[in-house]
Amino acid sequence: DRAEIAPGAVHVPDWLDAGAQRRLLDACRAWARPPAGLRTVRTPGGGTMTARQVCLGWHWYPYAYARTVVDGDGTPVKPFPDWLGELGRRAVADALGEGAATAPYDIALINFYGGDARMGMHRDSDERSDAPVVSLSLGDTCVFRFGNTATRTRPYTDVELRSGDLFVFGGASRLAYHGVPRVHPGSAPPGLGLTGRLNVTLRVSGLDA
Ligand code: MD3
Ligand code: FE
Repeated sequence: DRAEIAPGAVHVPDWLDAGAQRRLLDACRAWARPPAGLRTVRTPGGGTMTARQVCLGWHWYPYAYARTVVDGDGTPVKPFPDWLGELGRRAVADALGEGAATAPYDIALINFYGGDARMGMHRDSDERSDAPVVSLSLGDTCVFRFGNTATRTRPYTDVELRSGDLFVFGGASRLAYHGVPRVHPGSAPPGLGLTGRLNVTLRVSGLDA
């Protein structure tokens, strides 16, 4: 099934089967290793993000993209693999229809949420493309808060995202405020072997290779 939460924001529960979740998790574990591995993101205002992150293709740091881990070990960002681009293309086709083709995906941002991690309400506006953002969830269930384009406050809709769920944010939803107010510890599928939550977003940078 497929649920449109807001114009252009489509939730497809259980899009990745158990085998596909396992393969994506194994890949995330490899990407998390140094060099250019999992890091803590610090914001210019002196804040620290509680979700830790690793990037592929382009390195995101508040608030721009680079080819090296400018706010970490300084090494080149890991490559964005072709199979992940194909996964993004299929995700958009399944959520929005075959007519919704986009430029090739070239960025993955992978966020790891441990016990108390959250993500405050924000907009993703550092990409120079209006292509939909593809989100894939693994591990613990979270409360995902989908807001509006004008303010970081109400009105918003809370949706539970579970391991294997796909969410695509295109059209009018691409610049909406959103966040993760909580993760439910211990809610991951028992067979997956993940403590915490992983979220993989696929994006089109609109930047020159
Ligand atoms: C709506 N990630 O990486 S996924 C992010 O679960 C981010 O880690 C959250 O917000 C997470 O920027 C939420 C859902 C999501 C991702 C990207 C979006 C929703 C979005 C971009 C535009 C609009
Ligand atoms: Fe976001």
